[in-house]
Amino acid sequence: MQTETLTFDPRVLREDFPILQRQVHGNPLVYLDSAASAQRPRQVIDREREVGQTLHANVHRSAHTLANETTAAFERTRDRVASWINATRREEVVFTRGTTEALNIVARCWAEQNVGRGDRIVLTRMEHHANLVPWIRLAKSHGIELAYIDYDSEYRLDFESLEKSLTPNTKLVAVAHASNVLGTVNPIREIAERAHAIGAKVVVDGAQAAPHLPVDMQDLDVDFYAFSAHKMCGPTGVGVLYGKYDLLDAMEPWMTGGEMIQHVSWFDVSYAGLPHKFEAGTPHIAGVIAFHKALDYLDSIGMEAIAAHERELSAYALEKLGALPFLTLYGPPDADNRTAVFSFNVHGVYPDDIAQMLDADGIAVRTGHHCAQPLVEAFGCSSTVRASAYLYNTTDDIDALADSLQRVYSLFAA
Ligand code: C6P
Repeated sequence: MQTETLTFDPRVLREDFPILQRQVHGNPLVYLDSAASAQRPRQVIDREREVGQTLHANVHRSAHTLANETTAAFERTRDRVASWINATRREEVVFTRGTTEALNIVARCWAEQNVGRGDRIVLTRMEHHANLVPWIRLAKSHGIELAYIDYDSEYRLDFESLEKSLTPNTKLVAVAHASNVLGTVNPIREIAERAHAIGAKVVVDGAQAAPHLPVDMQDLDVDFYAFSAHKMCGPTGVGVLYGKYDLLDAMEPWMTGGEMIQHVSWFDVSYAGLPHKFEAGTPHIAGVIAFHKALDYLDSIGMEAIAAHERELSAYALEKLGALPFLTLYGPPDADNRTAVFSFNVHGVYPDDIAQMLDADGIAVRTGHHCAQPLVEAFGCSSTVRASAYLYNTTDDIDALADSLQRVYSLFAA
């Protein structure tokens, strides 16, 4: 691994990822499914094992040495996350099971109390179900109006549509920082400025952005931001809800039970302060502690360098895949403000058949509606193939994908 350079060699870095050395069906693994879950470097895998072997105890409870050391390591991850996203205070970082849980906390604990009948919630047409279903459910149960910001012919947010959607009754704008289907990166700071100008709050689904771009809460000035560790070289079952301190502080808790209380009597309860009010029960301790290593790993390469690498890879992939005449690509046609996610269909071939044949060549991609069903149905289909790259992918992987697609198509055309 190289440190603190603006560029890095993904071929060297791949050696940190044991799984990338394995074969699938006799072929070297070409992993192009990082938008679903990214692979983990040895440093993260080892740390999780080390926690199990030397540190395991519950957190914030007992006072013996193991418990104290585990709690300290757990809380060090909170400090690491807070500085990584440039939060104002460490208490603004709540550990969750993932982005889905984090967004549901905002819907249940902030929006249910602050958005009501006749109010409007503004979404985009490129939301993942995690930032769609909670709002649809809330809208149906509370008489709230939903409005959608359209995308333009290049799959980027249409600012005219955004301006039109922001009516005086808008209380919340819920938007993905990056689309898991299109790769589009949305201009969050500008959206937050416009939303705040009419007094609306902003919640951002950062699941597909935090792994790929520098994210800075004070710069973006959003009210809530959610992301998952497993998409950024960390363990599964760990996520983060960032919220501005005063908003989180005023919110009702999410789950109730152990560790989120200040005092309980037979008939009453007072809640703990932030962030523990939102962390009932025993968390994924080893996962949170190992997440620290994932952030160290990403930082050692540099988020700017990762973004630059993915930009280069995107430019290469867009040219290479764009040259295949039997392919329809869904997503921005250029590499700027875009992540390395490529959704497409091959004319006349079912996505699942394509994925199966790519898998036979050792190439891992995802098919389906990608938990963004209305968006994929708007393309006029029910499913696409999606290849998604990350810091360890190279142009060789894109070449392997393009070659394999060419073979698949020739076979079906014949
Ligand atoms: N998208 C994909 O293959 P969780 O499962 O809670 O860690 O993340 C949910 C989520 C929320 N928002 C976006 C934009 C996402 O992409 C995801 C997860 C995976 O696209 C699995 S469906």
